[in-house]
Amino acid sequence: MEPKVMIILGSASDFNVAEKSIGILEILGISYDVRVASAHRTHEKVKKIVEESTANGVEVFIGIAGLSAHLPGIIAANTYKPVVGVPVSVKLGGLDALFAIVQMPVGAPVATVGIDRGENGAILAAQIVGIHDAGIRTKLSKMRREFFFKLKNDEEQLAEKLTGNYYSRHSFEIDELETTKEDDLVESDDTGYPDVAVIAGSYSDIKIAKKTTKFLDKLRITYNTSVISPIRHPKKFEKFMEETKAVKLYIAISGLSAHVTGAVVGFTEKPVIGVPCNIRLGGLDALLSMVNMPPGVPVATLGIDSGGNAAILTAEMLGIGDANIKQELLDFKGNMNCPDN
Ligand code: C2R
Repeated sequence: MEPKVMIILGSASDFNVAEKSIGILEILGISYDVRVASAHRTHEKVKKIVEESTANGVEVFIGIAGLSAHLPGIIAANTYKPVVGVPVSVKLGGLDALFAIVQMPVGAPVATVGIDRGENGAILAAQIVGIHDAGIRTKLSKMRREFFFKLKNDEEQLAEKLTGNYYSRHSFEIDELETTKEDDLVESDDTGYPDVAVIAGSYSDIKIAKKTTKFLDKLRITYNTSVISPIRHPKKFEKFMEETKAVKLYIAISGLSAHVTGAVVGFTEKPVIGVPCNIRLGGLDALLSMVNMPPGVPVATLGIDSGGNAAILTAEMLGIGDANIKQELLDFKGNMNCPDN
């Protein structure tokens, strides 16, 4: 059986993070291979693995590395398939690896997850495979529901420990099963809906959103765009998520405490690409609040202001199951001459 997911570690010392990815792929029944190859120490080996795997039908790569983590970027340079990057904390709490992985120039995006978040790397890879594989989407839904039950049990155990005189417990009627509905699995082709929903948190993010839509146009990918803040307009946001649930993936663009991506992820099991914008702190606030998601709910985070790369990553994800988009992507990459991402 040819693997669907190729995991490459920069060193065997990254295995504790890779184990988390492997655990998820085993639960979901997605075939994978695991290789150790360093872009710095064994450059030719990385290239050979990536080129052959791309030709042999690997759908998603996961690059796991610490320190000056150039491995995921070098994987991305040698394939048109989506690359998920997992930074490993070896020094500086993993911030060195995070920045090395996420800040890719236009043309070779790496969908970055949080530091040491191997499980989120695999869940994101599964969401990508799930774009064209309904069976995987169903398994992801089941996994998400199990998270809700775990939280419920954790909360009940915590409640047993609370003994304060003024502790007053209210009982809420919440049906966890309602959180994921069967009709979330509607295909976009069934409804004539666009492939992608692009959401910006504010009009101040429009400049970056325009980079995304300009590239989506070039790649002939259908989309709709909206400016909605889940913090300022929660009801409108919920309506937006309800109305767009037939899309194949979301692109969320936002600055400051970038909650847009986290809010979108809370409502969908489809891939969510996040673009942090530079409004304050050079965009570092938005980047860190997007990328370091808890286990179970990844955001495919891109570099600060990298609107163009969001469109290219989208084409890589959709191109797995759509020959026309794959061809557009190859033509686009072949003719690329665009310093402005
Ligand atoms: P060793 O334990 O082998 O010295 O590796 C690895 O991913 C690991 O986290 C220490 C760290 O170096 C990282 N490494 C890279 C690359 N190759 C190895 N970041 C690369 O090509 O990017």
